[in-house]
Amino acid sequence: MIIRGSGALGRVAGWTPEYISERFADREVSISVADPDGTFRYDPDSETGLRFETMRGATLAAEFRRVPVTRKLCLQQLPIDARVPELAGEMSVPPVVPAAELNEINLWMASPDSRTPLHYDDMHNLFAQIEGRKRFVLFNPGQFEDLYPGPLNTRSESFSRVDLKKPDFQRFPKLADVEYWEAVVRPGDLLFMPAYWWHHVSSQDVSVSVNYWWRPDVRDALCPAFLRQLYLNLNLEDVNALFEAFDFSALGTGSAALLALAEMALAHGEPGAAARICGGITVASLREGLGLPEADVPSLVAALGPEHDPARRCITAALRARPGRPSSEAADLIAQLRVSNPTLTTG
Ligand SMILES: O=C(O)CCC(=O)C(=O)O
Repeated sequence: MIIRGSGALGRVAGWTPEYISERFADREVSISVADPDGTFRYDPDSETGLRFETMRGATLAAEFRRVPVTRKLCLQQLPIDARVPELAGEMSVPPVVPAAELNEINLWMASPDSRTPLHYDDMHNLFAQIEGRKRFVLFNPGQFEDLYPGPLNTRSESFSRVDLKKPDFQRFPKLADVEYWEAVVRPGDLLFMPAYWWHHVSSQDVSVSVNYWWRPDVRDALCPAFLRQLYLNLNLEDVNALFEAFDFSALGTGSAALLALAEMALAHGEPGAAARICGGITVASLREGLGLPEADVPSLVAALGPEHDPARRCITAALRARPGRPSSEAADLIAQLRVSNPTLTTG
């Protein structure tokens, strides 16, 4: 969804490169430098994932406006509250953003003809264009496998292996049939991108943007990328970490919310994730019930008596679960936990 010429940006609408440069004048700013083709690619060999350079704030505007453009630059995803105190006081939140749920507001600045490769984020995003034009190519999250996501548990997990600037249809044949949307945003426009929508973004001019990120309710995020990401946060040792990673407010609290999540994962074809959630609930409630809050999973299992056989079965099933691997037990485990009504303190 795009709101054209929103008029909702207040003083943020005046953040030209020159204005930003002036406000940053006395300090160094970290800028990422694109590959020669203009793409800000993640480099698996670099510690930060991107090639960075520091630049004097006072020279920022001139560096971004330098003609001819010899190097493409990007001030990338700079959290305004935490890292840009010079501008934080001028910020306003457009009324379409649920301000109380905001996670981060970021500042972006990019050279003409530079691009951010195809990827998705796990947050809802209101993208506000302040200066210059940006072109978005957007793909709905259901097309996950056809967009060739990077390997799980790596830094490129949420990036496509496809280079949209030069797509290789021999290597990535499913790409030929994907459906996409295209949008060019101009100063004053607001683009809403729901969480997990894939996007490829190219800057057509010297561009300044601000994006507003907030966590989706999990019921709005059920898609293959979310279910895959769930595995990353499914740590049997600390199932409570899930409450930090996702917004369960609509699902209830404590184990009720996690059981609802397990049911949703099962309904969306991920019995392995459902089994892992059940295992996490069981570990947390056993620790509480047995008074062993510090026990790791093997010591906890070793401390179980025969009366805990169902709990042991649940933890064993959870330890066996892997993304995409079928688990015939998940529905039984959920039913068992519903009956035994385990407690979970955090929620
Ligand atoms: O503007 C860009 O280059 C990338 C923006 C983006 O990926 C985002 O807002 O999530």
